Amino acid sequence: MLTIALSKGRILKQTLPLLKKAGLEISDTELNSRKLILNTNFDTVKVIIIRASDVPIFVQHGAADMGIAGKDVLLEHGGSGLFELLDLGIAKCRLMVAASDKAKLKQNTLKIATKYIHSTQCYFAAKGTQIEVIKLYGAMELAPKVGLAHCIVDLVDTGNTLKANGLIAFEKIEDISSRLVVNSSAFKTKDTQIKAWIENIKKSL
Ligand code: PRT
Ligand code: MG
Repeated sequence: MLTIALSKGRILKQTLPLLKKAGLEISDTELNSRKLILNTNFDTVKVIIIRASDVPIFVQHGAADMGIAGKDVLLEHGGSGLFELLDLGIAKCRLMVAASDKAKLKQNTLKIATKYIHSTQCYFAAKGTQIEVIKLYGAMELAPKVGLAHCIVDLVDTGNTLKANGLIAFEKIEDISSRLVVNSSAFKTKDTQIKAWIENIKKSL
């Protein structure tokens, strides 16, 4: 049996067509059911649909053999216990530093609102910039407006969200897309099955 963990939300919308092209289908009845473990058109493959940030945790601990998650989430997780094997090229965006104007980024201690603590710390440590990170779970764009932070680190796609909130993206930390990850033990014990699916998915990209 192979269990695949999928990120719900925007990644899922782009994942399902990709898996379908690779030959793996989940019926609407399954998708619309309240079940947490879903059947697929293969008796040997089950799917779980969970929060994006939980995907690497399920895969790391072997609760899922494979998973699909954003690079942003994988960077925060750190990658222990799993291999990142494929860039699926879906749910693309950029992890950026944004502020109302460039001068705001010149502080002795730069206050940054973000949910991407690890990526933020790595990026500014490499630049030698002293920072204070304020962990938020959403609505990062609000923080500079209300004086909670000098700038934010967040995902940017079209840039419309930043624009609507009077913010400009000044620095790119990372290009983001969704990746296929595999539990490191499963990669050995279920290698035939896993490699076959990786090949199918690769061909459908
Ligand atoms: O919402 P919830 O907290 O439950 O979970 P989630 O936010 O993790 O899920 P979801 O469905 O929002 O998907 C998040 C994943 O999608 C991320 O981990 C990325 O890998 C990927 N992704 C791709 C994005 C974006 N593009 C994106 N634009 N995730 C979020 N955004 C947000 C961004 O945070 C900002 O608020 O969209 C807004 C910016 O978009 P533009 O187009 O206005 O620039
Ligand atoms: Mg979201």
